[in-house]
Order: sequence, then C-alpha cells, then structure tokens
Amino acid sequence: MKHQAGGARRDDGQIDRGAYEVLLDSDADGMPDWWEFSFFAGITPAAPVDDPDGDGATNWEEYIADTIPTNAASHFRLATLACSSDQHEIVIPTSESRIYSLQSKSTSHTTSGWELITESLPGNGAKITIAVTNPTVTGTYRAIVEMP
Ligand SMILES: [Ca+2]
Ligand SMILES: [Ca+2]
Ligand SMILES: [Ca+2]
Repeated sequence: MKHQAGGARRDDGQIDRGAYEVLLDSDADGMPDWWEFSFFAGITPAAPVDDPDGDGATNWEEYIADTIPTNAASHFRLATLACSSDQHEIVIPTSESRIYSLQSKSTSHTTSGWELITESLPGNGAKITIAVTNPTVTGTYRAIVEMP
C-alpha cells in the first residue's frame, strides 16, 4: 500500500477531505489497483515490465509518467530539441499531476555527472518548452518525471 495526499472528493453525499489516502496495490507490483483497473481488465494482467502498446515504456514507467499504457502515442520523452549557438530549446510533454526536472551532461567533461538545469517544474498537461540560454554543453539532455 502507498499513501498520497488526498484532495476533496464526494463520498456518500459528504465532502471528504482527508490528509492521506491509501492506494491499494493488491498484487504488490508497485502500480495501484485503480490504475490497473482503469487501463486493463483487472489487477493481474498488467505486469510492471510489460509494454503492451510497444512504445518502449513499460507499464511501471507509464504509471510514473502518467502516460497511457495502451496508447503508443502516449509516452514520456523529449519531444523536440532545437539548438542554436546561443540557445537550446527542450520540449517536454507533461501531465498536470507530475513534476519535472531537466539535466544536462557534457561530453567535454568526461568526469562530470549530470548537472541540474531546472527542477520541481509542475506539469500543465501540455508540452513545456525550456530554453537554455548561453549553453556551454555539447552533450546530452535528460528529463526526469516524478510524482509530487
Ligand atoms: Ca498493482
Ligand atoms: Ca508502453
Ligand atoms: Ca504508452
């Protein structure tokens, strides 16, 4: 079982605004029952490592990213990368219920790790463009999606 902050909801004709809500995970695979039921015909057909829509993201990754595990067009990855000498534009598809970070790693500094560009960026359900001005990096960008 997992807990998460609860929001207001109608329950038996009353408004329930509990501080925490229990997420049942009857088969203990990391994905809550409500999520498995909403996309699959029960809680056991959806193994975390399966990729039934063939988009390269496992069911567990689609749950974390809040993408649709039965739609190959719905997946989390950098959508566009426009580069010029003075600006890189990184486009990330987002969900309103997730937060995002962007990191970069230079190929010119072989010992350096990932450097943070921005973090705790709330999603809005649309594509978010992050402009990296005066980029010094020749290398790789990566986006990270997390639950709030
Ligand atoms: Ca489960
Ligand atoms: Ca998938
Ligand atoms: Ca998908």
